[in-house]
Amino acid sequence: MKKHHFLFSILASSMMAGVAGAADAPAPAELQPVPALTKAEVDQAKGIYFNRCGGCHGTLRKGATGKPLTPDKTRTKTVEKLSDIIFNGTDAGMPGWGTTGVLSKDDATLMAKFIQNEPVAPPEFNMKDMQATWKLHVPVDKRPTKPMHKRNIDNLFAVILRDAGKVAIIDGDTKEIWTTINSGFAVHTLRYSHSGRYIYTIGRDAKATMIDLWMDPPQTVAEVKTGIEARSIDSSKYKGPKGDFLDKLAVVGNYWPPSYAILDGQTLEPKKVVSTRGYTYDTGEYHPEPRVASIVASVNDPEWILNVKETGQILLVDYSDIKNLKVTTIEAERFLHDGGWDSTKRYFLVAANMRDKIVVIDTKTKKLAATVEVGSKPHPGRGANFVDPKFGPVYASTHLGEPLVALIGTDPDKHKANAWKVVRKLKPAAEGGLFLKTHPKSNHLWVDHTLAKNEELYRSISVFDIKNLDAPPKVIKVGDHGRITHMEYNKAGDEVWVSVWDRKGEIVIYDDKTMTEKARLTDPSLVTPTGKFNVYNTKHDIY
Ligand code: DHE
Repeated sequence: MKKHHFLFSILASSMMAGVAGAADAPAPAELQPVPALTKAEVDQAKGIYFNRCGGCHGTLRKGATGKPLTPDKTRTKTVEKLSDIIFNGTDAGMPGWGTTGVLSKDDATLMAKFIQNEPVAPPEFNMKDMQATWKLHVPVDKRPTKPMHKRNIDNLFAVILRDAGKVAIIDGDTKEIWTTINSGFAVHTLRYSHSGRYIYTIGRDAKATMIDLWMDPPQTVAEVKTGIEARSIDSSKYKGPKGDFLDKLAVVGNYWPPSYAILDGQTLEPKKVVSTRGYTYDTGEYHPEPRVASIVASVNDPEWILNVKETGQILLVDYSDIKNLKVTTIEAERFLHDGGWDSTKRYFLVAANMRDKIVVIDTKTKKLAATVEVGSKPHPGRGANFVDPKFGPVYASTHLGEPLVALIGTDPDKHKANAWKVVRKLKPAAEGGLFLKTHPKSNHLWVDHTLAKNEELYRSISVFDIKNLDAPPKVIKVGDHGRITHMEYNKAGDEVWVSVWDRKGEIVIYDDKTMTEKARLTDPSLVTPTGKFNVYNTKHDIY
């Protein structure tokens, strides 16, 4: 089998969309027979599905960001037809997994047969299983009592090295790669404890790790597996009349089993696991796999905001008393994915990507504030907040399905008429946008087009002048290999770090003001760099 490429997991949606789209056509009189697979073939197909397809289609293949792939749909096509679609893609936007070098012809045929078989649910993962994986490498009393180095912790960057399953710690002042540390498989994202001392990472395999930035060099002090598949993690960030929870707890959002796990913030010891299985918010249908997508932590209440994708509910989980857990369940929209705070940290905005909407909740009233129609497949990452000279404070989201950055008014007090409306549409150079970023000290908005069809464009970024939003963006070619993804500012807000995403990864650092290249990090350890997280900006939700 050909070695699997690092990219395109997100494209799995459109990959299989073609398959299910074909299945929407009138069904032939008889379903195709179920192809036989050996155990070795099933194991191989499961691996490909887990790594590339499950994120969009769901473990049970009921569909979410991608269409359903249950045998009643897939068996309306022959194996040849399905594997042809998987290998070559379709005009409907599905990439050719063979033509992009991810899958071989044999892999495509195997996956075609696999999706004609009934999906098999992976095992459950209970508290006992979590406890068995929990490792406290360095107990709290054996850790340093002050930083053991002179580095400026606030301006460190933790960089995800996706296919290496590692995190690099880069000194933002000196640009030196200080160390790289093992994390979970295909580590997806990371967050910091409120103090900024600890990094919490989460792998696709639901392995959470905790790294102590006071050590020299930083080391993993604890790890635990909270399930079989996961994408999100955050810490507790509240201190006030309801208690001091700074650095006390962490939470992981699991994809499988669909649940969230509350962990001790100093040791990652699992404290509690809560299932998210239940009924869809709109039709009240039971869903066996409502996965936890993005998570943010409030500073105004001892609360995490968890987004349950398939049932379309947003959970406000009050962690002040986890023995008597209080959860506010807000009816929002199906297929909740990624999102972030507005600049005041009162409102949380999240994309319901397959509904072309962004949902806004008010964490003060604990209610849905609005549902905003945006464009085709919004994908804000954590979004970007700035002041539009004409419309006031806005939250921006890019889009996967079209070249669009939608600006949503976020100030119901002083700009009431604009609140929760798309006040302006910007046109980046291409579709396929995954992330965008600005900084309170910057006049620029940087937008990637990682999944654009055109090679020149997926290797470029669009930069808008936020003082002159009527002008077209400056388009900057970042590299001549890989795809360009994810931007992050340094603490001062005068540099932007961009990833060149492939096995020979690079990080390109731009002077924000002049938009000119300042440094290019090309170390061989930079394997598939994706997200980059500056300590100060991430712990304070500056984006
Ligand atoms: Fe992500 C954020 C899920 C594909 C890189 N990704 C997120 C979040 C979720 C998610 C739920 C929000 C976390 C949060 O804020 O709490 N991502 C998924 C998927 O289900 C999907 C579509 C398919 C999959 O199988 O994983 C997917 N994501 C991708 C990719 O293909 C990317 C580009 C590379 C990879 O790791 O596979 C990718 N996702 C990222 C990054 C973030 C992220 C870098 C954090 C961005 C940030 O600035 O916060």
